[in-house]
Amino acid sequence: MPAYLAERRRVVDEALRRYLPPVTKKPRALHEAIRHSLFAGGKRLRPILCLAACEAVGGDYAPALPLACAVECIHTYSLIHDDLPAMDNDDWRRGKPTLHKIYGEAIAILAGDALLAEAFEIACRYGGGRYGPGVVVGELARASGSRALVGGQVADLEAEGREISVRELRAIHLRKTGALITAALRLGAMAGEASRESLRAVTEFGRLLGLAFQVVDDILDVTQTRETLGKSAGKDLAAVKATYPRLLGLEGARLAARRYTARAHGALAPLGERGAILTDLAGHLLSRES
Ligand code: GRG
Repeated sequence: MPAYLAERRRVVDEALRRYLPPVTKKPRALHEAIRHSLFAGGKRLRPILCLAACEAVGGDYAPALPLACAVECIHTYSLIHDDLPAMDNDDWRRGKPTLHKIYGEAIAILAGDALLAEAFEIACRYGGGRYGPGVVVGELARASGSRALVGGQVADLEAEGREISVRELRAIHLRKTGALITAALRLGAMAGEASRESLRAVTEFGRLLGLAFQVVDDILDVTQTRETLGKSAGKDLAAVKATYPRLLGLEGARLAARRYTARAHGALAPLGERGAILTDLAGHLLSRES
């Protein structure tokens, strides 16, 4: 798995370098800021899932590469904006000071805005096939919009300081974290010309993997240090934020992560042996918490 992940990260990084405007383009500070965030050491989980889903339903991952990079641009924009003082007000991300700490708030906001637009320009490189460019770009837009990523972030802000149920927490995370992870997988599957049945399986896998990922992220916030995480640790506790460990206890959260992962594995049954790489990736994400 480590060798596989490193190789896929290399493929994604190389494509991102190619797709994005060079730092020599004006305004230079903006293009530097964009590259600073994008190449600050993210795990590239979403693009790797996108490429893996393409392979799991079809063959070669190449058609999915622009879509994988587009998802990573949207993810990076969301992290930049989430770290801003108006939102999570964070000082650390991907092992480095947050973008607004280095370039100032205005450039950080604008770098996020530009990355969102770049994502769609990059996604338009997708050539189309059984699922046309309109379907694929629409999918990306929905996953980033008010009913998914942005809506989930608003629901998360509104829940701060309030007692919420596990059900409500799950609904927030299905949008805030799950929608983009699911979209990454669905876009990969679409680029691989998935059958309706395979696409349904990949979608359900994404939903459950997104929840497992969030539970693990919440656990790591409690159990790890800033040095290992590359971002602030213990923030959720300090902010009196609803998290899985807070609502279920640490052991309850660990059990929930294992259960979501097991159900995610089960969702892949229609893919047969071709789903093995997705099964392994879900197992790998779960193993981060132990
Ligand atoms: C600002 C529109 C907008 C949305 C923000 C992404 C997000 C929504 C908030 C970030 C807060 C957070 C901790 C979310 C939980 C899951 C998550 C997205 C973790 C970060 O993703 P990783 O671990 O990060 O894949 P890297 O840096 O490896 O890419």
